[in-house]
Amino acid sequence: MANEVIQNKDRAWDIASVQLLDKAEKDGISSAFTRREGQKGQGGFGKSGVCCKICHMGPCRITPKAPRGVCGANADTIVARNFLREVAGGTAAHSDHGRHLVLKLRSVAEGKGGDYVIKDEAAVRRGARAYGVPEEGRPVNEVAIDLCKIFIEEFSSQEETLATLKLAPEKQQKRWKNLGVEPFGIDRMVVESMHRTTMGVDHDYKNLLLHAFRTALADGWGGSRVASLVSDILFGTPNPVRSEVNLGILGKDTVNILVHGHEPALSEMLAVAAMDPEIKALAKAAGATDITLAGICCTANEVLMRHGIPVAGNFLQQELAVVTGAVEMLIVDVQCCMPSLPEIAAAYHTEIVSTTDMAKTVGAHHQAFDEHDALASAKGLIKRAIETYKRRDPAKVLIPDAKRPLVAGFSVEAIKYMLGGSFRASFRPLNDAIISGRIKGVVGIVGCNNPKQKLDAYMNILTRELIKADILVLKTGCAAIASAKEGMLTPEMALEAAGPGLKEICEAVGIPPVLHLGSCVDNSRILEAASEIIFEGGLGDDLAGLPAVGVAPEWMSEKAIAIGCYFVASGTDVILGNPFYTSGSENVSNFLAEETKNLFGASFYTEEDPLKAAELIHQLLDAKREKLGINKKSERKLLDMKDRRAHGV
Ligand code: SF4
Ligand code: MSK
Repeated sequence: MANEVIQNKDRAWDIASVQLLDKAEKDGISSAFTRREGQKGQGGFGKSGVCCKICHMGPCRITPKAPRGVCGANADTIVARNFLREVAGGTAAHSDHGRHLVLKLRSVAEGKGGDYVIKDEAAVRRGARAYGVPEEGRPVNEVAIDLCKIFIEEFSSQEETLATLKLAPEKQQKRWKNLGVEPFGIDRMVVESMHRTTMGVDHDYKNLLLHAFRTALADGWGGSRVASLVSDILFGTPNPVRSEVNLGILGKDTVNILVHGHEPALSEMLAVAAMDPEIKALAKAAGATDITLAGICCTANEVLMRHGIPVAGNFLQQELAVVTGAVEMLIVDVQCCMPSLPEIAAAYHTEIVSTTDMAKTVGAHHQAFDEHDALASAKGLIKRAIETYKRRDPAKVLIPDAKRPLVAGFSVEAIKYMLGGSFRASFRPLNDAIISGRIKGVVGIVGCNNPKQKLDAYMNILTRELIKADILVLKTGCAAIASAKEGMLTPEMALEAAGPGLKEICEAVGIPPVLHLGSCVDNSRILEAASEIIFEGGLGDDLAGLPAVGVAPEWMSEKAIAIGCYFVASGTDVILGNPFYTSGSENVSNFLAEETKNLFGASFYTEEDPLKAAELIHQLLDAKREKLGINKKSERKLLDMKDRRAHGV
């Protein structure tokens, strides 16, 4: 309806966001939620993926009257090219993040890392064993340097396939080899994607799409996997840790500093600097009681997983955090940081600080982070925030009374330990629970928020449905933060909502039914966990045979497309809560939804209704269980109208 007025309660699931949307309205602030209204009804062609501006004979768009672009490209070629460029963008983002970490590790291992050290020697040695680097009796720095050589080649290798692929089950490796989608170096894959999609090169949609999966594999079994491992080495492998979430974590009388983006290097140092007695004294001298350091998006997830630093919110809450009027400084690094932030901050006292030369924002204060003098840089930023605190206007402050406790920190190592104990850490109890049917399967719920959908609604409804039906849920990124805000990352609340089988297992081994595995690059941990299940035995030798599904309910980023592609290429079905921009080509859509089943044993589904998605997940898991010969008839009630009303859908 053209004049339909959208209520803020229909825009967001959590009360803190609704309150701040109301405040934004009063303060005359536009946000992604309201700007979205201005963009509605536009981009029909963009959505179908049939627009091309790859060369300047165009731009071209395909219509029934004009079925070919100026060069003769048809809808299949244009849609597939656009899709591949998106995958390349997502892969580049994750992998460049991984590259920065590898270079940092190398400088640390060479003794040139300034304030950074190798925090987790066990992770170095674990990594060395996985990649075949001799480690016994060797100094940790020497081993780390050798590992870095391999990691750097993961980016630069020209004709060698990625070493990280060898961490996958053999079946996957063979499948990738047979299909010719084993990636060479990540940089080559991304460059080749750009080359193939430029004017007059690759016009075969199948060939283009296969390269999309190949490029995505370079992300999941390359850049992202390496990023997670190197983060563990430098900053520590996550272990279960308690913390808090949502905008209510901001202090009324504290200097509030938020870190936002994806790269953990600066925020790790800020965590150290915020504890410094000299810095705390300065905050007190400015009239504050303390310093509150918290995070948004995946930088939040990184420091949450390792330090228990609270999470202020997920992607669509970045602007709302500023609208509280209680944030002194919002420090952005790379990815998912909105260019609108400085404009909103101008209405309050908040300072937006960009910290990396490759990611500047007009209106932000740019202070390039000196990695060689990291602690001093971090202290400098906090001192600046303390000065800003003096300018806070109490009349403009609204800190919602909304925060929840949470438990995060579930690396694969931590899960293994919890399942089996330190002497026999293993996935055996989980495999047995899946085989016996106490746990029906495992679902990874990942990805962003998107103002096209009510913030967090899909993620929260689906999560509840799944754990109620004895399905273990693994979460990362902004999806994990959604569950945290709902209270579902505390064992107490989640166990209450879990089905009897899942509850029994979780109580017996001491894990919650919803596990927070980390940031977006940590989706590679989900593949790692799935591989561990295969290696443990009893559930076949093929990731494609596992009763496991991935869901990206509210995704918006190119990175999510790359993640979806590497999940599918690894044999895991993926359900999208909103569709790809590929509907303009039946052939491309069919390839992604159907042909991938023959190639990889998995495919993409789109389901905009979370309850229908839950039904689809049951069907997919049942089919996998049937094939494995472990499906037992269990009574499953289909949702009736009463159930749907209870969910407010
Ligand atoms: Fe048009 Fe072809 Fe150029 Fe694309 S590459 S803009 S379809 S002429
Ligand atoms: S931060 S990519 S909005 S999950 Fe990783 Fe959230 Fe999506 Fe960014």
